[in-house]
Amino acid sequence: KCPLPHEYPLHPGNHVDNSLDLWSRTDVQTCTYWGAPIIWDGMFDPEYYDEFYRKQNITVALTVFAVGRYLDLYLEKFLTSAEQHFMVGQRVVYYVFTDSPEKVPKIKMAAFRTLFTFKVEKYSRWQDVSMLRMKMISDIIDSHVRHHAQYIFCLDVDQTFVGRFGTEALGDMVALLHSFYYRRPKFFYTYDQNPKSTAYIKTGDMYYHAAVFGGTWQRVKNLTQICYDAIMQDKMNHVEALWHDESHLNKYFLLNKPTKLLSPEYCWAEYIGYRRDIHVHRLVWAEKNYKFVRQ
Ligand code: 2GW
Ligand code: MN
Repeated sequence: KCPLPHEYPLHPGNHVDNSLDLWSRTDVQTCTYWGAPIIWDGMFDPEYYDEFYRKQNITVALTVFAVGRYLDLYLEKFLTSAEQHFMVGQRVVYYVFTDSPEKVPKIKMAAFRTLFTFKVEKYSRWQDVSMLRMKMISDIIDSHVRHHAQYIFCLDVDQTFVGRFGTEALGDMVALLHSFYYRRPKFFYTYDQNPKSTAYIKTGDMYYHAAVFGGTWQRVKNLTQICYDAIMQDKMNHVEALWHDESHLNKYFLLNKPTKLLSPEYCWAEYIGYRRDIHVHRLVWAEKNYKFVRQ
């Protein structure tokens, strides 16, 4: 039971004019079966969203991990591009987690945007670096985020903002459609296949990408805590989910439906090439030499 376009709380059709057709997309899925909107270019009025959230005087937290080589390779580009495109005009607090805080680049930031650095260990297994993000995010929400921000986004560092990533992406519980799988049959989804893992999924809804998730701090606190508990339970049983934290995230979103989905515009892999339904790129995967970074 999907809402009609004009029933979305912030649908531009509600205030701009009555020509709802202007604000819908007929070539893509814009709503899930549980009623969550899927945000595509052309469905929203950016100015209306920005003004709505400016009036609420919100702060958005953004967490990013840059451990080992990922700091030198990606952090500067990630941060400078975020300054240009991520929640421009809103209050933003960056949380950078790294093993070498002294190397975090000094970025010139706009007013009402601040950055905090936190030191983390460099785990020898990259899978652990990736999975332990859930624990660190959960902890930082308790100790810091909840006192300063209403919303939080948690992103991979190996990506660059190239277009608006704005307030239209805010929601209670926000998930991202993985650019590889959004048009594919469920058969291809790379869920965890091992019934011994807590991340095991037989059939899911969508395949979500762990490079971007967010929501209110309350919802993201719950998500990260439950995913971390599941990861630890797997460790005790000597199993590891196929795609690590991403498998656990997919399990969580199957059981706890996200309230808003972001189209793959919000994290596009450019080497997929041209797709008629992708009108803009907002965040794109950075190039990665797996052999080099994963040693
Ligand atoms: C990761 C893999 C191999 C070697 C190193 C690392 C690594 C990751 C690292 O040395 N330092 C570091 O800070 N990271 C952080 O973990 C960084 O923020 C990075 O973006 C994130 C996830 O690792 P990444 O980006 O190499 O993994 P992807 O792009 O293949 O991502 C998907 O799958 C992952 C699980 O395997 C995660 O779920 C990730 O969120 C997904 O996008
Ligand atoms: Mn990544």
